[in-house]
Amino acid sequence: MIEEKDLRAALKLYFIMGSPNCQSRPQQVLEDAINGGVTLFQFREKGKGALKGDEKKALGEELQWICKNHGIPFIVNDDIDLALELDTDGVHIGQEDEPLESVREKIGNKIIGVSAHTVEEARQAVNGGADYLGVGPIFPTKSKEDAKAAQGTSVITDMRKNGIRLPIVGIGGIGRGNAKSVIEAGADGISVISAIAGAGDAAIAAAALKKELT
Ligand code: 3NM
Repeated sequence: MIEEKDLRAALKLYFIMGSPNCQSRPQQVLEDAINGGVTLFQFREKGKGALKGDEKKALGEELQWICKNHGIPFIVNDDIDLALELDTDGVHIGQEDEPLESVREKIGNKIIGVSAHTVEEARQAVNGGADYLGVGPIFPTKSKEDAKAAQGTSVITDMRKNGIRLPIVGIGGIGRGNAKSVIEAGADGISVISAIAGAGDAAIAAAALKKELT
């Protein structure tokens, strides 16, 4: 189990990717991103060309190993069975995935992150025992096919004003130039796919984002 203050710190620069997001080997992209300053990683093997079954598991294992070597948490998107098989640090679930309560039952005290788009969804996640919220899309994104309309940073401000104290990461279209505004709105961190996985050099991209957040 991770302490809330350690989780808040780990959420600062939260990198998400799977093989469809990478132009070079995901293992190398992750190594570079961590060397650039990423503080937590989510394995999200989704979209066109995504690996399945044993191939997905094998890549997950390799990426988990890289995270372990560098001492950063490894979280898997949606796939509770894989999270249990690999004994990951946690899972991230969306509103359409398995209900939070049943995920908690299966996964024990591992980290559970929940995507929340409104104050009401945030409240439900808090009541259901989520450890952190992923809130978005803050800005327009090309990385999620079924993403909702961009909400701007005010969705985070609103949640804070309405008493949501759980750690929050903003997501969706975040990159250089707008990262700081997400923190200023009340988030503990930013989560990004393309700003790092889609950059020519993941280490340089991560370091630049980190600098902007400090
Ligand atoms: N979830 P990028 S937006 C995975 O709004 C994901 O819940 C979102 O990718 C949500 O940093 C998103 O490239 C994609 O915009 C984020």
